[in-house]
This record gives sequence, structure tokens and C-alpha cells, in this order.
Amino acid sequence: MVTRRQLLAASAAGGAAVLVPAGGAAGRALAAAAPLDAGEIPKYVVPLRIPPAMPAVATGPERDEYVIAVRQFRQQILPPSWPRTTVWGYGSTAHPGSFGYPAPTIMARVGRPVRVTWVNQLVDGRGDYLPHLLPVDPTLHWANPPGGPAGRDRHGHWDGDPLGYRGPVPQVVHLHGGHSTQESDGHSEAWYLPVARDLPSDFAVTGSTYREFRSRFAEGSGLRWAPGSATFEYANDQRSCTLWYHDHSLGLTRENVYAGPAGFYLLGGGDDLPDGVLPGPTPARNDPPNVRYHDIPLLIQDRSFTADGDLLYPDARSSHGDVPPLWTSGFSGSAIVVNGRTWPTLTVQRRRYRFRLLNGCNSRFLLLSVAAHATARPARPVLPIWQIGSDGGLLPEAVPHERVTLGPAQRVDAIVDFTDVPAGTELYLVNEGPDRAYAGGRPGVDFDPADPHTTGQVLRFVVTDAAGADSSVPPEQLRLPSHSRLGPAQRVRRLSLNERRSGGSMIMLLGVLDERGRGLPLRWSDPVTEQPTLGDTEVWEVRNFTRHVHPVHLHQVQFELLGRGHSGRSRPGPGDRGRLDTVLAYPWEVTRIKAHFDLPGRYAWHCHLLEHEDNEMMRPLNVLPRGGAAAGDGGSPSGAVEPETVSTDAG
Ligand SMILES: [Cu+2]
Repeated sequence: MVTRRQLLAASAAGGAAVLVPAGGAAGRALAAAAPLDAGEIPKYVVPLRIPPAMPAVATGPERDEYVIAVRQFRQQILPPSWPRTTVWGYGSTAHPGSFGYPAPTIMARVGRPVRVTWVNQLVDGRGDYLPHLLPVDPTLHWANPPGGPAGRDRHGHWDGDPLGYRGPVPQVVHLHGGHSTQESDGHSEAWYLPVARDLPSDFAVTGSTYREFRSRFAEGSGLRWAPGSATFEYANDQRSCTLWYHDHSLGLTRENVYAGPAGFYLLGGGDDLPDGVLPGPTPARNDPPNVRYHDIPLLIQDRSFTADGDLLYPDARSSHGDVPPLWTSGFSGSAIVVNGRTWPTLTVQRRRYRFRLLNGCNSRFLLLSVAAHATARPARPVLPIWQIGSDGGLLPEAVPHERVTLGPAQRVDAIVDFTDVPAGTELYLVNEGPDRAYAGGRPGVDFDPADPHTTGQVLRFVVTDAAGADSSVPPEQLRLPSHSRLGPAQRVRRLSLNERRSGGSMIMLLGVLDERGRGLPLRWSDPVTEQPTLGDTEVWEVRNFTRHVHPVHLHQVQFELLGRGHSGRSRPGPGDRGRLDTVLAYPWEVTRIKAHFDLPGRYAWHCHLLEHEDNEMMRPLNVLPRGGAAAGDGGSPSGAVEPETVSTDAG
């Protein structure tokens, strides 16, 4: 009997063969559940897709305006002639052809606001709601629309369905790294369901903070959010940098992001270097076809597939006690997807390229290098990755790396110089991060690197002769703009990352320290402890009491990393000396950061391992107006506020 897999392999080898489903309905059902062996997916048979610029609906004198929806569609993620994959993605409602995974890139300029109406259009052709593509655990502290207005944003109930919650799906978009006001930040409890014909009448259609933020936005703009949507405005009053946007709904961000909706938001202008100094261009609105791009965003993600080409994410893990039945503590996909395609190829000329590297994985850490051999380990880097920027903008100086470490949600703005590579050479972007939870250390010494035949590979470069002169400045000669450091801090906060057994499973929790300096874990719903005063600068000392590295993300701010190590006084590496919105907190270390809070209101800080974030590893971050009551602030032992000393300015 010919198996479906053999059929798939045959059709892949034969080019444009038509895919014939194997067997009848029963066969299909079995095949749907069967995972696809990622080792059978041919690599480097498709070109890298470069997301185009998001079309605007208006570019008036005041701001750029967009109407961007999330929709469900099928896309070729596996190689041609393999099955297409049902995904979600964003696009402009005025341009139906713009929908994609990843989404088109929002091109913004410093000082020029962008207003986006985000629309939840997860409905089918009849206007009925679409259920989630992936299992959703309704027992976590999550959006919980079935709870109605009284029970939303709380723990829900599981009826035993192996796919969990099958109702309409909440959405709310967060611009990651954006200096956004609270009503535009994509607060996890500001979600909204799609407008659908069949919404159950007893469901909550919006999260518990939606109405408040809708009022605030209307006060400021005179514009009221329509049902099934939210309009956010981004002031773009921060340094030029590489941001990204993705869903942030309470307790189901991991599935919502895994299903596909994510895109880049490139903020240019401001302190950017003059045109032509760095490699370019990157896609712009209204580009003619066949433009050659030398500034390329790379969204790197891991995904698993079924034999039918659908996304695969772990389901029922446990069915006893008070263990969340469908939640998994971490996820490692079996295939690498770059800009929405498995293992693509990029033909590069003998010149310099700028790559905006983004780790968009749920839990996977990437250790990236450019090597001549795809599978040799340890990888032997043959070209440096010159880091020119981090999350929040350009670094003080360009830093050559043999290997770049990229935790989930982090960005590295990089230059790779192919000028001296002979035409015809093939090089590989390889990954030596682990196929499991990351605890730091060196690949091949402290942990096994990712499977060199699958997740250990990312992208192939094929070098060709240059078609024209490269006017960009070699990275070793770049002079990057200088920036002042944040001023002295008014407060030091001692915080913790903790492991706790909850029911039958181990979960990770943020928290403060108790009077003896031990971690005191707190959940999303516990009293708010992180309440900086508006206009204050604070040092946060985050003690990691777990065995794992956690990427800690603060909303609103781009912070400085002051130190790491046992005491938090070890100077950060040169790649960490710019501004960050997500910092890696290593096991048993103190990660010291400094942030300035200049927007009032309700925000969050959380671990960006999405499985952790969704199961309580998130806490409120509320910025109080000056003179407001800071009740419940347990950030320092015994409530005492330690004055900032000059030593915290070091680094
Ligand atoms: Cu975590």
C-alpha cells in the first residue's frame, strides 16, 4: 500500500504533481492526526518570501491610517506540491490580496503617528464564527468568553472535548516594543470577539478592560471603536527600531500567535543613519515589482505539521486532577519556517545585507551563525553576523558575532557582508539552540544542539555576482549615533522568577521577594505590586530561581540592561548595551535592568515563552500618576524603598 507520505514525497520530487488524497474519509481522519516527519520536507526548494509593505487606507497630514483584519486562509508553507496549510494572518481590508503569514510590514516614521483599526474577522463565508485551529485550554486563567460578563478573564471549565474550547476566538493586537498609551497597547483583557451571526447570547464579546479603553480612546480622538474591532494609535515617539505586532489575548496568546498572525513594524527616520549608509532598501508602500531588497526582515519560527499540512500543536496532555488538561509547558516545533516558508533559499549578491532577525517562536531559543556546511556540528562560522541594533534601536557600536543568541520575541538588527564570498558559494544560516528548554551554556558542551538535519538549519544563501555598486559602509567602519543613558533611578525593585508545583504540574511564576530574600510567586490576579510613579526611573533586579532561561518582556518601555550574574553586577555583553524590551534572565542569576516610565496606566510584564505567559507568568505593570496612591506595592522587602545609588549607573 502506498502511504500518504510516499505520495507526498513522490509529488514533491515530481514538481507540480497533483496531490491525491490517500484512502477514504477514515484514511483522511487518520492522516490528519499523523505528524509529518520534518526530515522528509525537502529544504531550500523555494525562495525566501519578503513581506511587502502594508497598504495604508489614508496618509493624511496628521498620520497614516490602516484597517487591518485577522482572517483565516490557506497558504503554501510547505514546499510547492505539498499540501497547503490553514493559517491566520493579518492584511488590509481594502486589499484582500494583502493577507499573509507573516503579515505585510507596517512602515512607520519617527514622529508621524500611525492609527490602526484592528478587526477580528475570524468568521467563515456565511458570517459564522470560526473556532480555533488549535486546542485551547479553557481551564487556565484566560479570556473565557463563555463566562459572560461576570466570568470573563477568569478560569473556565473543560467539557472534555479533546480540542478544548471551540467557540469564537478573542483577539487583541500588541505592538511589541512600542511606546504605546494604555488604550492602544493591546492589554490582554481588552480582547474582542468577531462580529458573527451565531455568537452565543450569553458570551462576553469583549474583555474586561475593553470598554474602559474604548472610552479613553474616544475621549482622545473622538472616534469610537466599532464592534469586533479596536482602533489603536502609535505615536512613534521613540528611536527608530524593529518592532513587531502579534496577538496578546489572555491565556491563549500561544495558540493565537502559533496560528500565524504576526508582522513586522519597521520604525525609520529619527536617529537613523542617512540613506545609503546601511544596506537597503526594504519594501516600501507602492513599490514597483522586481525591486531588489537588501534590508530584509526575517521572522524565524518553529512549526510542526500534520501529514495533511495542517499546523500541529500538542493537545491533551493530562486528564486528571486539577492539571490544565490541554496546556503544555513548552513547545518545540519539528520544522523551521522563515517568513512563512519552510527552509527557504535567499539568493544574495556579493554585497552587504541588513537582516532584521526576529525570533517568533513560542518557546525555542535560537543560536544563529552563518556556516559553510549545513549539518556539521559544532558549526564553524565563516562570516560574522555584525549586530548594529537590538530591540529598541541601534547599538552604540557595531558588534561582530560568530553566533547570535535570540530568545523568543527578541530582535537583532544585523549586517552580513557577502562581498568577498565567491559567486556560486552556498552558505547556511544554522541554529545550534536546543530542541528543548534552554538553560544557557554552550551547544555541544552543556546541551545538545538542535537536530542538524531539521531544526538546526534555517536558511540557505546562494551567492551571486553583484549587479551594481554597494554604497553602504562596511560594518567595521560604521559610526552609529550616540545616545545618553537613562538618569538615576528613584527606586529599586526586587523581583523573582519562580517554579511552583500547581496541581500535578510545574508552572513558572513571576513574583517579588519575601522578607528573607526568597521568591514569593504571584499570579496575574494577585494584588498589583509593580506600580511605578509616572515619570520615575526604576531599577528592577530580577532573580531567576528556576533552571531555565526566561525572556522577560516589559510593555511600554525600552530599558537598559545594567548587569547579570550572581550579583547582577557583571557587565552585559556588547550586543546587550543598547535598548531592550525583552531580556534573557539566566538561571540563578540576577538580571538588573533600568527603565523610565513616562506613560500612565495599565500595562503588563511577562515571560515571552508563550506557554509560560499563558499560564500565569505575567503580572500587571501599572504606572500611577504622581501623587496617586501606591497601595499594595510590595516591590521592596518590608515595603521599604531603597534609594538608588551611583553604582547602579554602572554599565
Ligand atoms: Cu518563562
